[in-house]
Amino acid sequence: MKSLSTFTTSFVFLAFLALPLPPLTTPVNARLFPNVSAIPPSLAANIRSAGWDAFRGFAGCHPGEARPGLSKLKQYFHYFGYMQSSSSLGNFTDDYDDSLADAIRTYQKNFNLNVTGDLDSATLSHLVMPRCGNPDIVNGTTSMNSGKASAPVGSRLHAVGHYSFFPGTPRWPSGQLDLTYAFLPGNNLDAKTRQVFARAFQRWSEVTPLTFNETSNYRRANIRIGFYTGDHGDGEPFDGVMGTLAHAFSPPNGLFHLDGAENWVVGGDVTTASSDSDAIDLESVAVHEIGHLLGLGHSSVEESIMYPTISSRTRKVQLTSDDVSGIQVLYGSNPNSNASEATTSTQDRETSGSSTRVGNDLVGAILAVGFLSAFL
Ligand SMILES: *[C@@H]1O[C@H](CO)[C@@H](O)[C@H](O)[C@H]1NC(C)=O
Ligand SMILES: *[C@@H]1O[C@H](CO)[C@@H](O)[C@H](O)[C@H]1NC(C)=O
Ligand SMILES: *[C@@H]1O[C@H](CO)[C@@H](O)[C@H](O)[C@H]1NC(C)=O
Ligand SMILES: *[C@@H]1O[C@H](CO)[C@@H](O)[C@H](O)[C@H]1NC(C)=O
Ligand SMILES: *[C@@H]1O[C@H](CO)[C@@H](O)[C@H](O)[C@H]1NC(C)=O
Ligand SMILES: CC(=O)N[C@H]1CO[C@H](CO)[C@@H](O)[C@@H]1O
Repeated sequence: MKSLSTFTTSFVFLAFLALPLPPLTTPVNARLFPNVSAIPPSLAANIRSAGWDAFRGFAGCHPGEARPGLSKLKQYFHYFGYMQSSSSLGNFTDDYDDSLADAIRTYQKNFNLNVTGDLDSATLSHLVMPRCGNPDIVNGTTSMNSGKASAPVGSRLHAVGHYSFFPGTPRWPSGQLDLTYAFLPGNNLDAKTRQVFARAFQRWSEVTPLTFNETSNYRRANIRIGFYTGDHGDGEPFDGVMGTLAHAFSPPNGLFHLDGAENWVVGGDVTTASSDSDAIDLESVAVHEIGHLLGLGHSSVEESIMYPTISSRTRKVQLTSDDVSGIQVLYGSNPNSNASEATTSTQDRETSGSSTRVGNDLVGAILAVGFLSAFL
């Protein structure tokens, strides 16, 4: 696989440079709902064209062809670490060239799809799913399936991939295992919402020596959590409803950002949401992003918390053995616990299929990354 250092250098540097910068934009009031019945039906009507749904139109497109909009798909692959850009602005052609086919093959390996290099329907359905904004491949190295020496080359892969880390394996230092977290004051989160994050942190502290305590001192907290919309000053703008949901930086940066434009569900059973509400379970996303804050990258194990995508109306909050093994490589186990209680996942994970999305704002995201890369 080719080196992808142009993109990834900018990403990795960002992770370390973002720390001393104050928030550059005004925080937003996030769209948080106590339960799925509280989501107004009027919101559902607006979201038909959200996310990356336009990519579905590439069904049947084949290598050698030129198709309007393929450049946007290339920007998507660039954003998540699958494609190198010849220019720092990430301007791509609409040609289905070898570099696109390579990116598709790498993506297919990572997501346990048949490795064809074709935009088949299984691949397209996967590409349009809402997902974490952190890239799957950082600095040209991937730790998902495609970067594993043990991964068989060829057709279908069976969960050979497992947990991964950021390049250089950053973690919180051993003298700093009692971490504090704080919420961006302008978000004014209520107690129930703060409890969701507390539960998410607890899932990781149960299996490690780490503890997490909320503090009201936002500036001094180790981990800083905020809802933002669009461009919020870190070079990784959010894209509105669906698409990217949240992102978090590697240790010891501690920044955890959520897209305030999503329909976040704080409590109740998210799986009962109507199929066009695009309800996203807050705790599920929080557990995943905390994994990044502690040093985990993405995993190809579909049941794991660190798998990059999650469908709307899905709850997935239990650490799997893959997540626990990964975090314990970094920190060891919880000295106060006898062990391996927190494992397996499937009963807490119900999927109702993904719905609709388009990549309107993806260009903006790519340009911002390109800009920072040029700037650095
Ligand atoms: C959902 O939340 C609303 C607003 O807080 C509340 O009135 C309603 O009883 C809740 N519904 C369920 C099923 O919990
Ligand atoms: C894309 O990049 C090339 C140089 O690599 C440049 O000549 C061209 O003008 C750029 N196109 C756009 C639309 O920016
Ligand atoms: C992979 O290909 C096989 C045989 O063509 C097919 O049965 C299977 O459903 C495909 N799997 C995926 C994930 O597309
Ligand atoms: C990125 O990779 C290059 C070599 O491929 C390495 O020299 C560099 O230190 C890496 N950067 C980071 C931040 O890991
Ligand atoms: C660990 O196991 C021992 C004996 O099996 C038991 O007495 C103790 O309460 C357990 N500790 C925890 C934290 O579960
Ligand atoms: C440093 C600190 O105050 N740690 C506390 C955080 O909360 C846990 C309980 O969840 C305490 O046991 C720690 O002492």
